[in-house]
Amino acid sequence: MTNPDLHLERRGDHDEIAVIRLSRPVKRNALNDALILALRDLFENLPTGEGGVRAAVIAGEGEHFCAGLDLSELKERDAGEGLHHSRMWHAALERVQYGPVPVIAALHGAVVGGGLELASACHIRVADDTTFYALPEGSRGIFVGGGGAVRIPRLIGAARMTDMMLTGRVYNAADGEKAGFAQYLVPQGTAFDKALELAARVAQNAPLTNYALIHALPRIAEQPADQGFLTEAMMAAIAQSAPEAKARVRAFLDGKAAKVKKA
Ligand code: 1HE
Repeated sequence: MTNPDLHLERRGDHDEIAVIRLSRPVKRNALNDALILALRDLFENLPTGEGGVRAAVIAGEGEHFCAGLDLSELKERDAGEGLHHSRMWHAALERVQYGPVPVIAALHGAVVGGGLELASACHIRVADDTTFYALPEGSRGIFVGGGGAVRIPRLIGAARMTDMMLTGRVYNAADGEKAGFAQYLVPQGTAFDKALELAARVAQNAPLTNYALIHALPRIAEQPADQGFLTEAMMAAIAQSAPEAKARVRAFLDGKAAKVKKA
């Protein structure tokens, strides 16, 4: 489903990076139903494989990353419709989290409500210092419905999320990074460039390693330890059996691959 509020562009030396932009700045990139469905379709249809996309960046146009659910659509829904609406968000953000490639969110301005739920479904978050995080659902008499109850506590802990929703607490960029929302904090206006730089780096990894990181790691984290160890071993065996892994290890042993450098 194409949507004028969602733009896809290919970047990188081999067009290997998908840049996805929420492009509804007059409404602060609020996510209406059409936009959330378009996001789902876009991730479902990203071209992968030879010459395809190997990493993605998602960003918002205008002053803010995303103002969350389009509240003008929060009309008279009965319980069943509300359930299906939330499940629609789940399906869309599952495609982001468990799609074909790692997704890096470039954050600035408001990352609130469903916007924070979207950011939480990404694999790396880069925030510039204008970023702020909030869950206004608490004060609007509603609840998170886009997977935030599952994903946000995994980033910042249930206690912080509870506080945000009970008290309306807003985290600024620096405190948000310390709390665990973002992995990178960068100066104003540079989140997109940093995200693109990281995506280019991520795109160079062996696809099976990236697959293991986005599909196996979060599942392993949910498993009891003995099952997690087994899943890890199976994923490790599959990844290392790929010709690309063998070639990369051989290149290192032959002195042809980069060493790890001190940070
Ligand atoms: C919107 C929305 C929206 C802005 N739905 N229209 N999210 C919220 O509760 C956040 C609500 N938004 C805000 O608090 C602020 O708009 C912002 C802090 C994000 C940005 O402030 P600002 O001063 O830059 O913009 P603005 O003047 O408030 O908004 C510009 C326009 O966007 C304005 O419309 P206009 O016709 O008067 O110009 C706003 O009404 C509109 N707008 N945000 C609809 N969210 C799966 S469940 C998820 C549940 C949730 O996400 S609930 C949290 C919703």
